[in-house]
Amino acid sequence: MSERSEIERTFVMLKPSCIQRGLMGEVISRFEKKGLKILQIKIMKMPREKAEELYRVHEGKPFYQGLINAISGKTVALMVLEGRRAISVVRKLIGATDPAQAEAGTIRGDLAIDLTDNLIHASDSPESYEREHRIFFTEEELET
Ligand code: FUP
Repeated sequence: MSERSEIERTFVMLKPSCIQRGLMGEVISRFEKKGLKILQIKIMKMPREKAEELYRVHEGKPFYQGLINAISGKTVALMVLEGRRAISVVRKLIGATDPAQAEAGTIRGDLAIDLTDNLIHASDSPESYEREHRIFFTEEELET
């Protein structure tokens, strides 16, 4: 497979605690140093209905309401990153879902400790990317 055909996009959300703790620059800097390109970035107050849409797959789970409450009405940063195998590369840089288990050297491993408030979200598959980025970005905004 040619490297060019391996270029992917992924959707990332920096959660409210990331903004509140002043870690936005640190996290973005890790992505940039790795060689990922920031195609778009938006900072906004997360509407509850968009939070519910983003985490729809978790509806009904015991942690769902806590997850929605943790981000609704609060400032988040939303971005689309591009690069070679970006989806798996970003998941690797972020580390395990539970920051207590995330490897040192990863974003969650170094900078987070709570499970629900685990600093950051990123798409886990091409299908998730397709669904998630459309909640927040228009195709026009992502034209290069
Ligand atoms: P991830 O893709 O790594 O963000 O992880 P998941 O999609 O499995 O989980 C989505 C969010 O639910 C994470 F931000 C963490 C939160 N969560 C809990 O709060 N409790 C759990 O038991 C599992 C996940």
